[in-house]
Amino acid sequence: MKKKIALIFGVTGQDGFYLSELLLKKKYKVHGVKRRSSSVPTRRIEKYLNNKNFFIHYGDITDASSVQNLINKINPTEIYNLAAQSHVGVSFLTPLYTANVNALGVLSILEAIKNTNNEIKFYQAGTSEMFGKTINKSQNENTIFNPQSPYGTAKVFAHQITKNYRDAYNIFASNGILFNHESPIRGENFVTKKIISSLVKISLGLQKKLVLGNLYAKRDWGHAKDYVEAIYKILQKNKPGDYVISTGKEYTIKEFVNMTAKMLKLKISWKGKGLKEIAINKDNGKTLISVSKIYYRPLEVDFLKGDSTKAKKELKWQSKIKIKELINEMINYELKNLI
Ligand code: NAP
Ligand code: G4F
Repeated sequence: MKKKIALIFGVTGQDGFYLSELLLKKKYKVHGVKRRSSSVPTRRIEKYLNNKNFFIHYGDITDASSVQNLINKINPTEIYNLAAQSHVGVSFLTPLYTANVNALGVLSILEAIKNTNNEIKFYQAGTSEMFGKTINKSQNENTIFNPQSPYGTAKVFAHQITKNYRDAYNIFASNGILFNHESPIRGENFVTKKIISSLVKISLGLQKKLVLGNLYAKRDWGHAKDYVEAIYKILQKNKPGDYVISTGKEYTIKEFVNMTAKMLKLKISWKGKGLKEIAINKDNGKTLISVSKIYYRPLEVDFLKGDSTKAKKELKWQSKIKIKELINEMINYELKNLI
């Protein structure tokens, strides 16, 4: 039987959890890499720490020696690189660090594959942020990249270098171009998690106000559980390639707030414009949501909507979980942890 040994960089993150879950179900031996941290970094994957097919190693993709040593030791059949400084806003504050992890870190992995065993299949976690300021209403694999942040720019390098290593050294190296995907275990400072966790607390009287940035950017939001299936399928093809993974639907941040508020039976109404825009509680007139400059970015990506026709055709993949189901699941998770 074919050996199934996966090495996941970024296993402690949102997608790392869902991908581990999927691969363990498919009888893989899953090796994950965690970074040294002063607090426990394995919170999300705790339930797998005692699984006999799940192994955790220390490492860091900015430390080429650790990457090389891990690949030598584990000899994986597949490597999934999910590791990144993944916050776009933070990338403006830590641009060199972000480039080091998100661009050069990827090159370290590719070099190690080239020097060790070019039969290892490699997945690179690319992003719709690479499209950036685009003129195309929806974006597919042929849309030109025009990133608007250190994060997006570093990811373009990672995308291109993955293609270069595929073409130059005949490595099975594929890029996913994933649009935003969320879940109950999404990082706290991404907008969906922030909105849901705050509005749930507000609905229970545990928080007074939510402060947001740009309410009018549009995003194409799917569920991480669906998206890791696409990631897996990308590496099961006979040939490497690049795939856009998205739902094909876009909403503004304000629409996301409105959907969440409605599900929580919070009656809100919007007033004012720009930095003075607020949402008030219709029942008592109190301000529940306001806008602050501190959450605006030096450059914004105004809209993103993916066209996953290629994934549908070649991977037989399409997004299943609809936005309202996603919000509902995230709300229930917050409630369970608070009540
Ligand atoms: P996430 O929750 O922020 O997880 C990022 C992971 O990378 C964490 O495990 C983190 O470790 C690890 N990491 C960061 N720097 C590292 C380093 N130098 N060496 C090794 N590991 C490192 O992100 P996610 O939402 O799961 O996303 C996974 C990947 O997909 C990322 O590359 C992201 O850029 C990309 N992506 C995400 C989305 C999305 O909407 N979620 C869309 C497109 C692309 P710690 O736990 O120690 O911080
Ligand atoms: O939730 P966000 O921080 O996600 P963003 O910037 O779209 O990036 C996410 O998706 C990318 C895929 O397109 C990934 F590659 C990346 O790793 C990450 O997972 O912000 C979404 C939008 C932005 O337009 C932002 O300006 O929400 C706007 N926003 C408004 N108020 C806010 C806030 N974003 C955050 N994080 N916090 C706010 O208070």
